[in-house]
Amino acid sequence: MNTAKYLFPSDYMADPSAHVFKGKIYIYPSHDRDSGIAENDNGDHFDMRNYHVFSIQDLEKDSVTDHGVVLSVENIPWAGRQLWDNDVAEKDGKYYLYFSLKDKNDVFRLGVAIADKPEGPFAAQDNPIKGSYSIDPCVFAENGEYYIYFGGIWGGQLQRYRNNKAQEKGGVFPADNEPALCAKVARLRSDMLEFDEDPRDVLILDENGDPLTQGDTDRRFFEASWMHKYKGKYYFSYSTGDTHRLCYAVGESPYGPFVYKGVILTPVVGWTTHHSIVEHNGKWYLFHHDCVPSGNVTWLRSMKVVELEYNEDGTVKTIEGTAEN
Ligand code: FUB
Repeated sequence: MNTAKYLFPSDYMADPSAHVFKGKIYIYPSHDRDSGIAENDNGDHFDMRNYHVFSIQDLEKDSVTDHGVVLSVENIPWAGRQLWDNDVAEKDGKYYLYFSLKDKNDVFRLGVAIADKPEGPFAAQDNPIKGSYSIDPCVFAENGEYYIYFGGIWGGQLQRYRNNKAQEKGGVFPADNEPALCAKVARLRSDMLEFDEDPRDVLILDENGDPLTQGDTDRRFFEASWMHKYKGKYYFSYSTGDTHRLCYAVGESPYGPFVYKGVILTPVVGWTTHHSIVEHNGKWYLFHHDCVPSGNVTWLRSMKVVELEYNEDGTVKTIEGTAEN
């Protein structure tokens, strides 16, 4: 697959999280819709209310199957508004969907919903994960342990917290020359429903071993965490948000620290950029989205896939986020 292809042209699906379950690719996107709310920097116009699941056997040849609505805000007891990015993990034949949603106080939390099949439907727990905050969960499994990564600044509310505690004066950013706010990672409890430890910082270091700074907007973390492993190394990838890149940093453990390595995807058409990376049939793929089909500036996004390649030294070949990709 040399050029990217749109996976589901008939509706707006964004933030695709892809996994291989039972030999097939399953895709868990968020579901953009036009609710009439005006665009703003807080992201209020991302007013999504449900999720669909998609599956596909052969990315090179097949079209996706839409499994329909698998979870709606109406069925989440603690729901306020804005069902943002999600991800799914399998354990012992059950499928756990982790999602971002504002509670009734307009505070983003992470929730869990459970299914017997990868295509759902998913039943939500009565309450959000204790101690969870902000957005964009992704789950990485290894050796029977499951690690959840999360966080996003600006409308994602990560700047409201320090050391996992909400600040009295919320929304304060570090100065430009101070270490950047970090994504968070926590091992999940064996029942998959709670954190098993306090979330830790996902530290990204520059080439000199110093933490990236808040003012380093071309490289610092903004949102959209993803973790994958390639040739024994851990690749933490993320969006730089207001500079619109997907970047990555490499470490020796799921907890990091990670050393910044470069850009996976240059800016796409549309403000946000979000992704997942998965191996299938011996090839690696980058799932992402852009706004080309809708012609919008930030939302009404369409999900895409393109092959991702590595150089001999393990660095990722940068993909151009143009209309072709
Ligand atoms: O889809 C809503 C938000 O936009 C996601 O949570 C962010 O990562 C950005 O893609």
